[in-house]
Formats: sequence, C-alpha cells, structure tokens
Amino acid sequence: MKGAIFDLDGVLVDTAVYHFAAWKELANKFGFEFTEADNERLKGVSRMKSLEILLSVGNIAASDKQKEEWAKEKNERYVKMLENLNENSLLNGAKQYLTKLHNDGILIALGSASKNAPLILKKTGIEDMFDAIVDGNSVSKAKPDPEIFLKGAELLGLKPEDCTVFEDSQAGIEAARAGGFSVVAVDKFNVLKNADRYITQLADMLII
Ligand code: B16
Ligand code: MG
Repeated sequence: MKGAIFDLDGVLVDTAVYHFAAWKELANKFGFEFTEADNERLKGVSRMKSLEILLSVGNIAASDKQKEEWAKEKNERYVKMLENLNENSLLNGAKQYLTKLHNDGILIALGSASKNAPLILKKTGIEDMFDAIVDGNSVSKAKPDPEIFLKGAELLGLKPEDCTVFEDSQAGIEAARAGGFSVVAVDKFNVLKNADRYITQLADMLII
C-alpha cells in the first residue's frame, strides 16, 4: 500500500448518529416513523438519494423543487447538530492510524460523499492530515460509482492498485471494487460483503 483513501462518516467520525436524528425529525414532521433499519439504507448515499429513500419509506410523492427544499431543511438541522463535534467525535483509533500511516510515508486521501466534509474535518481537527481531499463538492457521480476514489488516487499521484480504501458502506465497497482498489470494510454490525479485509474499527489496524 502506497496510499490510503478514507471514507469519513462511519470510518473516521461518528456523524451517522446526527444524520439519523436529522432525517428522523424530517420524517416525524411528515407524520411517519423512520427506523434505524431504514437508516442503514442511507449510509454512503448522497443527500438527495437519501431523501428519495426516506420519501419512499413514507410513501410521499414530491416535485423536484419540494425535494430540494426538504434536502436543504434536513441539512440545516444536521449542520446545527454538527456544532457538537470535536476531537472526541473521532472514532476509536482514527487519529492514531492516520498518524501511523503518515509516519510510515503512506499518502492519505479523503473519499467522502459528504458536502459537509470540510466542516467536519475542521471541527474534529484532522484537516491537516490529508494529502488530498475529495468530497461531495468535488464529484458529480455518487458511490457506487468509483469517481470519488479514482479522483483521490489521481490527486495522490498513485494507481488504484497501490491504494487501499477504508469504507463502512456497501455502496462505497462496490465503488472501490469498480475502481480497482483493495478494500478494508469497517463493519461493526457484520453486514458488509465483497471486501478484502474486515475490521470493526480503525483501532484494529494498530494491532500488529
Ligand atoms: P451530506 P461518507 C456520506 O458520508 C454519509 O454516509 C451519507 O449518509 C450522507 O448522506 C452523505 O455523506 C452526504 O452527506 O448531506 O453531508 O452532503 O460516508 O461518504 O463520508
Ligand atoms: Mg461512510
């Protein structure tokens, strides 16, 4: 491995809890329950696609304009919750593993679908640990399309086969596979398939 490409939500930072809370508030406003099981389907998926899944759960039809407004509303709720983020929001072993890779001369990229990635990196204090950043603001195709990771490898000046992707979503694993990367699945609930290696948290990577 010459390069490591990290997903953000669910791999480095526990923002999934805030995504869920903000989607749940929106669903409650519409008058239906949005469960943890429903929420699993949103992991790694873009904001608009997530809204469409939520609306299908509630059996709600909407125009594109309405969808834009609701996606914006959810994001405003979510960004407000992100005010609570700090270094303690980093997942177990995340900062230590990034530091280890850096000290070992491995190049590090971010490969996240989130448009809020710059804010999250800043609030958790890890923005300076990346040699390249690719997020929802810089790509047009969402995972499982490999664009995010291919762009990350390109910015690092490396070939996909020299990089490992760390992912917690099935869409992200498929994206990495499609791009020719090896994949480590961060799989807390034993639900992911098709990865080269499975860990429950990045701290597992520190155990030799
Ligand atoms: P935003 P990741 C993804 O982040 C989340 O897993 C997914 O739940 C979210 O819908 C997506 O970012 C977009 O996030 O609304 O902040 O742009 O896992 O790719 O780091
Ligand atoms: Mg993720």
